[in-house]
Formats: sequence, C-alpha cells, structure tokens
Amino acid sequence: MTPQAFRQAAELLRASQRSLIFTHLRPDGDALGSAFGLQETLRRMGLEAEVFLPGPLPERHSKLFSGRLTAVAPEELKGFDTFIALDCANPPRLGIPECLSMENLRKLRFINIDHHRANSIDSGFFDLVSPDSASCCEVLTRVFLECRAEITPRAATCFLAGMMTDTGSFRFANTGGGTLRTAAELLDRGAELERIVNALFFSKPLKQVRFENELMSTCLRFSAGGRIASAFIPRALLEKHDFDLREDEGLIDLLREIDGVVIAVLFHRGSDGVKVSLRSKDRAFPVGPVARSFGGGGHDMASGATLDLPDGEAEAAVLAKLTALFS
Ligand SMILES: [Mn+2]
Repeated sequence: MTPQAFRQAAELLRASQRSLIFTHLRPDGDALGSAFGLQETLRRMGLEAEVFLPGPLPERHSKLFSGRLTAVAPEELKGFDTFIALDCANPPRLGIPECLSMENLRKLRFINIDHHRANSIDSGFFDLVSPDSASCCEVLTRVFLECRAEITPRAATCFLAGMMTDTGSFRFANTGGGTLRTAAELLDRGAELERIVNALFFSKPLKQVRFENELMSTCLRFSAGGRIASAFIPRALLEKHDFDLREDEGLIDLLREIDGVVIAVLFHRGSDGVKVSLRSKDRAFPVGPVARSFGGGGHDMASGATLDLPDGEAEAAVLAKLTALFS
C-alpha cells in the first residue's frame, strides 16, 4: 500500500460533509475503535459523521465507546453524502437494514477501508484495503498520520483499543514494525492505555470466570499427544452460568495458552449447526485449510466453520482432520 493511497483516502474523507459509518455485525474492538475513532477525527475536522450500530454493545466495549445511531430511517439517508464501511470483509457482514438497502447506500460516495486480504466489497468509488496492516484502526491511523490530521486523545484511545484487539495486545503474528510505530504515535497523542487495558482485559464478569472454570475442569480434552486441545461447550453449561458466547472473543485462548498445545479448538451448537473455532500457534500446522475443507474460512492461524452434523460427528470429523496434520 503506497503513501499516495493513504493520502487519497484522507482527501476523500476530508471532502465528505456528512458521513454514515458502518462496520461489521457483532462488532469487535477493531470495528468499534475504527468507527468511533474515525467519527471523532472527522468531527474534529469540522465534518459531520454518525456511527450506525443496530445491536447492543458488549459491556466492556460500552466502557470505551459511546454515541451511536441505532436506527436510520430511509428518508434520513438524504442527509448523508458519504457512506463508509470499516473493518468489514464482505457486503452481508455489513448487516444493512432492509429499509436502507445496499443499492441506496451505493448512491452515496462509498468509501471502503479495511485490512482483510479477502475484502470483496468493491465500493465502486474508493477502496483502501491494506492487508499489511494488522487492524483497520492501524489503516485509519496511517491515513491520518500521512495527512497530518489532528488525532485527539479520544480518537487515539479508540484506535489503540482496536489495534490491541486485533493483535492480541501485540502478541499475534500480524504485529509488524509498522504496527508498533503506529501505536507509539497514538500513545504520543494521548491514547489512554490504562483505560483500554482496564476496559478490555481487566473487566471479566464473575459469571464468566465461573463458567470458564467449569468448562476447563469438565470439558477439556486432548488429542495428538497433547498438541490439540479441544472443548465442546455444552448448552446446559452456558445456561447454568447465564453466559452468552457472543460476549466473549478470548475464550479459545484458555486452550491456546496451555504449554505444548499447538492447535486449540472450540465447538458449540449454534442455530445452523455445530460452530467450530480453530487457532494454531505454529505456521507449520495451519488451520485455515481444515476450516475450508468443512466449508468455512479464515487464515492459517485462525479459522472457523459451521458443520451441519450431529454434535459428536462434527467433533470427531474435525479432530480427525486436525490429528492427521501431526501424523
Ligand atoms: Mn479488524
């Protein structure tokens, strides 16, 4: 990605008058940090910008991010000149309400900014997809650094929160030198690290701790001589602890952090089949191809799929493919 592409993105953003910002369904820290950091930065430029998020925010995110629209009536679209999609790899994941329709949104200046290599949105106006960046927040920060826009402490906090979310606080392999340099610029601009860490990492609800303890003591199993750790999350356990899986992005790390484990696997029954999440700690044992063989997707180190099979069969099929990687 050339500096010109970042500058061009900045010019187009500056030329907006009133932007409507969308991100992906079930937004994570990167999606929310991108949306609210961009909103703050555009407003600081004297421009108007609204973030649209239909669903509720997870508790820990509401400690960092606020000020969103939960609905936009079709007639209100006339008030916007720019539609911005952030951190979203494909159109269905934007979760556009039927009443607005993608067709109508495409009539606005449509700016698509993302870091997913497989981004398939194709805005028809301007796409900035930078797979070299570890997060969408890193892309946006580079855009604003490139054009020397003012990044307020509030925006810097949003962007750093997103960068930390998508890099596992700079532990994942996507962390590059550029990631850390960009993060350093945000700290210099007043990003509140302590607030981010307390909100995102030191605020686990007690019911979640109790749920995790029982999961680990009753459902953990090992395959391939301890190199695969897996757990099938029983629905009864979720109900017992009143725990919603959507509240959690880091559950699989309980398995990944175990010494000797190379691949971590979590199963649970969703509305359309058995959901499996896969994480690898070693590039020599990629989990992307395994997920794709079951119709799923993702990359070498993190992937997932949905299997239309009974619980036990789904679990056995996935573990058999994974075990074969070690033979
Ligand atoms: Mn992201």
